[in-house]
Amino acid sequence: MDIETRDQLLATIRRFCAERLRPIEAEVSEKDAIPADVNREMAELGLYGLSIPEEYGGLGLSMEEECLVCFELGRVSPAFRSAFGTNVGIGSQGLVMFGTPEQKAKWLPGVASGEIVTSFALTEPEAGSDSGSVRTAAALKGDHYVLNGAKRYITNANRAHLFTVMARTNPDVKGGSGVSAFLVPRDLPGVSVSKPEKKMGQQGAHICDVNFDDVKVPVENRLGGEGEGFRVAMQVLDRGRLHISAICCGVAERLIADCVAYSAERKQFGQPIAGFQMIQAMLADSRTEAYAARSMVLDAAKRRDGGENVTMEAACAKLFASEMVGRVADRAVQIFGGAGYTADHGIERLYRDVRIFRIYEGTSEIQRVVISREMMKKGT
Ligand code: COS
Repeated sequence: MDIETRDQLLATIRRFCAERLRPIEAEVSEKDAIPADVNREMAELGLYGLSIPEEYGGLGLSMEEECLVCFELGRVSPAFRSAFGTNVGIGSQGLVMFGTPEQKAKWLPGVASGEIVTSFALTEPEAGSDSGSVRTAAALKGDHYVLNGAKRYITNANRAHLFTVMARTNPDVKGGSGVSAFLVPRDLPGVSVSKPEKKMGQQGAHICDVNFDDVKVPVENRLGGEGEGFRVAMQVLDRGRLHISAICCGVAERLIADCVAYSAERKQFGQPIAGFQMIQAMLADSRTEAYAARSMVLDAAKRRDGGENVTMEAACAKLFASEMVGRVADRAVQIFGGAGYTADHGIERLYRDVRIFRIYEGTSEIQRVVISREMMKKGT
């Protein structure tokens, strides 16, 4: 995408976020639902297809461009991003990276337009951080696999039309190499989705359990070869971690802007609280950390666009950006004081919303595992 078109896209998204999404944040949170017309408008803007190649009707953004878009999207409640986040990221990228031409032609145009909502079904009740130990089984019977098992906390499962499911095809092989990936349409008999969980934050975004009960999945729906599913999942997550890092940076920018405005206006001891050095120090720490995270994310994204393996850099960015936005949100509550603890300014809502960034798409502890393993591999 040329720079002029990219900047127009960013300006359009910035305006849409500020004028259309921000005014309804509190309502979305209260009702735990995004209005259908807003979802339609997000699809019309192309948000469902940001990362889908242009030949399939998406915008075909590079990783760097996607991160720039995420910086804008992060300025509103992360629940909005979650509505199309699986289509842009973990729900679709297995198909984009490893799908056959037939699989791509069948699904991707609908994914790009938002008609098909995708979900990524890796986590299970007994396989969270240890995702290589999934128990959901896929047994080959002639021209189809029979899928049995349960997945947990699956984002957008209640709206999904298509799941990317990681299941064990070889019960004799422990760990990731016995796992394969499958494209499983929601309407196949035996697929059921439970009611959304009640969560700490990000109301309007939903996670549900998904059950597979003797689901017959055609062989042609396998994504990649047998035993390649864990690697598919890991590469999808490498990319997803950069997307989440960029969202963290966007939320931090929103919180910092709100803190700057509030501290310039709020008076105590006869002057705006921005005049006090202890407030200034909090603002300066937030700005410094947000700048560092943004720089990391853009560097890793550019490297990925240049063809480098960024497993380690994506984990570094996810670790730092998700922890950073937690600290920025905590300082925001402190700067707003009592007003930050009430619902009036949306600060307490964002404080709760950002907590999940340190957990999903790999906890901070798992990012540290990934980073240190890569360091040992590289010897540096
Ligand atoms: N890209 C490509 N291949 C990868 C990879 C990556 N990023 N990460 C691992 N692999 C490969 C390894 O090279 C290894 O291949 P070989 O068997 O050929 O050597 C295989 O996958 C198994 O890797 P590893 O031995 O590192 O697997 P572990 O079971 O030790 O697990 C962690 C690795 C913990 C890093 C992984 O399970 C993980 O990321 N867990 C968190 C999952 C997660 O983010 N869940 C969130 C839910 S999705 S919202």
